Amino acid sequence: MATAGKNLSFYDKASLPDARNFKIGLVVSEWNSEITEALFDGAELTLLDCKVEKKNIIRLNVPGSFELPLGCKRMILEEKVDAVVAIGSLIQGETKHFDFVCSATAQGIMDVNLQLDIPVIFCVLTDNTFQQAKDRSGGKHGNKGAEAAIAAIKMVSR
Ligand code: DLZ
Repeated sequence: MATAGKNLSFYDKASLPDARNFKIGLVVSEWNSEITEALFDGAELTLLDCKVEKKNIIRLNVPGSFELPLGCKRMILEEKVDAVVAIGSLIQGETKHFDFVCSATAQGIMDVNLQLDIPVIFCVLTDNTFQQAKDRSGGKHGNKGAEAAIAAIKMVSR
């Protein structure tokens, strides 16, 4: 699973489906906003680069990663998007809170995928340090937001 030493943010546009008519939701957690804004930028730029129209990129903020599943569900039901990217950044603290929020967020996002049969892409960084999160949100390990946008485009047309 580890991606250290790899930059996975490059993609071959020619191999992707035509996304010009796709409508994509970006649900963004406000916790660790320096990281989540960088992930959002990576996702939005990649969608635009793949010809998704700006008016068809819908953003919704939620307070923290724990709220992402409900935010994604509302995005799907209210905006009728083709796919959603759930964007969050969880950074290990000194209590067990991190573990509970990580597993609830991941399970909640999977539940929304399966209940509503719309792709919800997991773009939630779970890091030990702020620096690790920076490295994955536009730093030396690329931008996971960009990768998530590609995953969304791929899943819409499957
Ligand atoms: C409470 C909390 C903590 C300690 N850490 C984070 C974090 O690193 N990343 C994140 O996205 N959210 C964090 N939260 C907030 C929870 O996700 C949630 O918003 C609150 O527990 C309210 O339900």
